[in-house]
Amino acid sequence: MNIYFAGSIRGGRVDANLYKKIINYLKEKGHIVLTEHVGDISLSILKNGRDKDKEIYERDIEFMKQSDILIAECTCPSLGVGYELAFAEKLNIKSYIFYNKSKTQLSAMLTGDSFFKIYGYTDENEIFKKIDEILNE
Ligand code: 6IA
Repeated sequence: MNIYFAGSIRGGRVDANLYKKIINYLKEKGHIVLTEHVGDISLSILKNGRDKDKEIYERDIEFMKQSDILIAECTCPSLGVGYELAFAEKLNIKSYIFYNKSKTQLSAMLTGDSFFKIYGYTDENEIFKKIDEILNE
């Protein structure tokens, strides 16, 4: 499958290592993660200007259109990830949301939307078990 992985960038990089682990896991299972850069721990979050941002936006929308499913890690709130989730719903791309329920409360705009499959976890290992189930669906 082509997978769109969404995780916070300008919203904060506190969970970047976890994003990397999830992306690597999906790749090990033989899938293509189109948004591998989200797990790049050296990714600069410095402002690049609107031209560069337009490029990023257009490329990510193209990636989204090519994706079979979207997986988002939402513990660290991100406007971009929220936007991507709404866009995935518009394109009817199956979307799975993970968040650490001992660290954050998810927005009611996600928990209240039955389109999204939402998994609150307390231990990171739970994510990988759930991903196995998703990939076997
Ligand atoms: O609002 P955020 O930046 O936290 O949004 C994060 C989400 O938007 C991610 O899931 C990405 O798919 C997408 N996104 C945001 N920034 C980028 C980016 N470069 N490259 C690719 N996708 C992005 C950002 C670098 C920039 C901060 C200099």
